[in-house]
Amino acid sequence: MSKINRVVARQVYDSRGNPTIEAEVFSKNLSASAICPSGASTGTFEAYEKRDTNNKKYIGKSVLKPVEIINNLISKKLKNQNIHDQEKIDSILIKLDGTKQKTKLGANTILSVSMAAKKLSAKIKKIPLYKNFFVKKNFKLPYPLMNIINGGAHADNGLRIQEFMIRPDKARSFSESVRMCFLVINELKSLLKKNQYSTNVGDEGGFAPMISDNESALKLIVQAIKQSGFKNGKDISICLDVAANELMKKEKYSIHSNKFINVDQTIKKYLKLIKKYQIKSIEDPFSEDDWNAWTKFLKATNNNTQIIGDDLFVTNLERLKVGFLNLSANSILIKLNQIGTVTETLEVIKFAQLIGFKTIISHRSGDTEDTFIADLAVGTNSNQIKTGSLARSERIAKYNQLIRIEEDLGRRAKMNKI
Ligand code: 2PG
Ligand code: MG
Repeated sequence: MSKINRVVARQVYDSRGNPTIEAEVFSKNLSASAICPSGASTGTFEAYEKRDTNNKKYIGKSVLKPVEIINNLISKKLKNQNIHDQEKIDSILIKLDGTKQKTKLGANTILSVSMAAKKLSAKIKKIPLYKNFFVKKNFKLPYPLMNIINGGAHADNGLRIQEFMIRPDKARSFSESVRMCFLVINELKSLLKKNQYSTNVGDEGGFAPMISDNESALKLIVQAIKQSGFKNGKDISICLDVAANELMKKEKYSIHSNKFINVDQTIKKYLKLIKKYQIKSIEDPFSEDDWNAWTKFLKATNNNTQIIGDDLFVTNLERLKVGFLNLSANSILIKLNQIGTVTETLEVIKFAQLIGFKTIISHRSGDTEDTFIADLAVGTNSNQIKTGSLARSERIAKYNQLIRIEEDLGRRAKMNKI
């Protein structure tokens, strides 16, 4: 048995330049570290992100208190625990916190330790991280949901929908899937330039041109797909994250224009968009509390579109069960820091797969060089991964890690079902 000696934490920075936690777990002379990401369009029901709100030196954004909690309290509590018993490690952390949304210690505090422990366990076993989850053979690579235009809370361009993505459905390998996206991104860049739009990028690496209506963005994407030699809706499909929490007021939504309209009218407009632009996947089409709207929408799409719950489910088993019973969605976005431990994340993934939901592993808009989620996607047989564009190293790091995993699997490497 390899025992944990100590845990050390430090304050580092994420891709938006905000402080975040890096935890390093030690066993004998080996160690592994992990860094916690941070969201911008967060769901109300996510686990709590702890920051030193009163520390003026860092305008309230530092994480020095969480670092101290790890260095003192957590390090002591985890001393001598078996590094390979992730469930026990996580249960100690959960108990130590004792609150429903991890408000005492912070989900960021707990998660950085939980992920570092998982990594160290793999390192000691001398296996790659992706082989240290519940899938033990027939590993599959996820399809990328690659972000190509940023809007909403991730850019300053006034675009209502937060993420316009492409999914290379016809790719036969992961490297091929990245190549297909690479071609479309390059075409889109030329098109934006030709139309005198900026080619600067947003938080997740997608372009953030000053386009304010959704359909103009969609038209440019369709054209870029075509000009790259692909068929929209066949070779490559368009996928959206609406992040509708940000676009609701008094049960009305301003998704399709800045006018607020009711749920039925919003659904009608969605159906038109789906048909016109061959949209295959929509994340958070309605807000996190509007269960009825979700159910109506899933029914209206005849369950033919991938409907993903992100802020709706917040990687939380209880909320996923409610969504399953209400027929609210058919897929779930998985973000480790929405729930706060590796063990709880794996539980949600397993349950989602059991009830036939697609699992899509996701980055956060504030992310880091940590590539844990790339391994998690393969090690849990997740269908897709959403981790930004081919720009900004914190996004590309995940794609590069998946390319390495594919190489490691060699001829056994297969793409997952979409
Ligand atoms: C989302 C995520 C990631 P954020 O809404 O799906 O793309 O954004 O991390 O800001 O919540
Ligand atoms: Mg989302």
